[in-house]
Amino acid sequence: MPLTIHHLGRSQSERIVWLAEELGIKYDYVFHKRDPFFSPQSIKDLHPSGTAPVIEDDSSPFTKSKVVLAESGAIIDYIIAAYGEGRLGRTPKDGEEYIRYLEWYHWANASFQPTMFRVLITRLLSNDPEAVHVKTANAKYELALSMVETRLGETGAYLAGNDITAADIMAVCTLTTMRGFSPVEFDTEKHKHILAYLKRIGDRPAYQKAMKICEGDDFVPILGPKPQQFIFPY
Ligand SMILES: N[C@@H](CCC(=O)N[C@@H](CS)C(=O)NCC(=O)O)C(=O)O
Repeated sequence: MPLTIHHLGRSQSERIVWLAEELGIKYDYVFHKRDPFFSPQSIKDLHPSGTAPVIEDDSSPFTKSKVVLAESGAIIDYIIAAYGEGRLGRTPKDGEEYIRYLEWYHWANASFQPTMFRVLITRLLSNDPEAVHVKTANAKYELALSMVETRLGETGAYLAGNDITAADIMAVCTLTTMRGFSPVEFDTEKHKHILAYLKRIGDRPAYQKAMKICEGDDFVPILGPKPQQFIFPY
């Protein structure tokens, strides 16, 4: 198989397996276990970033050289262009939906995920919920969540519009698996559109298959209001 997807356990790289399953493309899959929290040497050997996701492609349609690519957005764009015939992406011909797609796709990884990570770090650094850095991080995260909630209330479906796109594939792990590291509860009233969205995502066969591939049969994706916190090492 020319395309290989490397997944680090319980990480953002689930996006790439999910993308491949939504597109119905063939790929080889390699699982890497965290050591105990960060990447193992096997991920560091693949790419200088030492982060997941990483893909390898021996038969790229774009170059004769072997492709080794890190960074979710770069990988998603590459796979959609190389093997997805543009599906799950949006282009200028999609008009307004293209604009919304651009914003949510990039916001998800450039702003939303780091905002969630900031909550995790500030909680690790301080047990005091009144500490200014904890309160600021929580407020920024609440604001981000309220943006997602409002948007999903507008579309009643997915982030860019009526259909799933790569913007959802980018955003969902911050609302799901990442809550296992930083147990943010969703309010059934305040976050009702997000919870309905997560149910919609969880019902997708490609998502279910991807999560089984990434985390095994026993793993229960975090789709409800109360997340279980992950216990290390796993
Ligand atoms: N912005 C990067 C973030 C990559 C990243 O930090 N991945 C985490 C997994 S959630 C990782 O590899 N952590 C292990 C480590 O940093 O050693 C992307 O989207 O690819």
